[in-house]
Amino acid sequence: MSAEKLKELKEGRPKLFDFQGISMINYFTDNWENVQNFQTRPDDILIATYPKAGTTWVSYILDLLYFGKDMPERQTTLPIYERVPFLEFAVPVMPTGTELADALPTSPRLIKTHLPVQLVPNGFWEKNCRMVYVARNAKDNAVSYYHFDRMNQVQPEPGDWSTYIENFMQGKTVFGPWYDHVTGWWEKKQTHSNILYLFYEDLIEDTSRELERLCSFLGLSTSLEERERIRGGVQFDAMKANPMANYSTIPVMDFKISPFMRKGKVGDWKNHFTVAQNEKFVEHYKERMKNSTVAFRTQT
Ligand code: PPS
Repeated sequence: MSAEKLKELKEGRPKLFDFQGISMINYFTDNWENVQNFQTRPDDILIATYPKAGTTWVSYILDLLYFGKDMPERQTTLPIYERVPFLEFAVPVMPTGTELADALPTSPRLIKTHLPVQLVPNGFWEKNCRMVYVARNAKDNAVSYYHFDRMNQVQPEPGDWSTYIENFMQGKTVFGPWYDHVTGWWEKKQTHSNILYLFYEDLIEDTSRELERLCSFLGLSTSLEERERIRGGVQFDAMKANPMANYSTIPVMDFKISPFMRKGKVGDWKNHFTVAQNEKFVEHYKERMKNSTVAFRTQT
């Protein structure tokens, strides 16, 4: 990317606008026609999340499960965002998500999206593609997203934490309300056996168990030894130190403000929420989530 273009991007933070009922920015809607008409294949695997729920973690796990043994050069040469293209991504001067996905030489193709379930392109449903959804408890998700918006020049300016948490509760964050995202995918999963719904907190608690669940869902007979090798490679410290997994090669993120691999913990919200913010959040949460059976572990 040219220095001039980078400067332009850094100076002009994008603004939120309503897109089909969801708060969005132009970087995820500018390529919409190609996103909606994306030519899927039956073996495509879609990794779907609300931003900051563990997308990179699960993307890396799936990439290692499928290609870790047979394509070792991939591990040292290709950053995760090229191995697992971000479908709706359309930031000037970089290739769009659909271009990267169309050019993927692998089979299956692993594709990332943050779209709420109702905006997922038809092709993925028509071809009955498998989808792995990852959800993270709202409080930690909000904290992680706040720090991401601070450091990522192609995200809207988050303001201070107290402003941000209000906006999060109102769904005024990119990809809309966390509440509708996690419950929308949860409802869809009830009638679609090709959706696996994972929780970030479960991955933290027992990565080996979740790896087994993934293998069983994907029909992979990966040996215990290989799974253990993968588990080691995808631990937080290993991914944080790995330039192919830690986003250090992306120019629009300022790691001096906050690194992409920030803390990787459950319960960091306690270092951010005041008592009053927590009380208000919990009340609002109960109301917003009262019609859903999805249950999160937040460390209260
Ligand atoms: S994005 O931008 O939406 O793709 O971000 P995403 O990858 O979904 O989320 C980033 C957060 O996930 C944490 N992370 C991990 N936690 C534990 N173990 C591993 N291996 C791991 N990899 C990524 C990452 O640190 C971000 O969370 P926070 O809380 O900000 O640290």
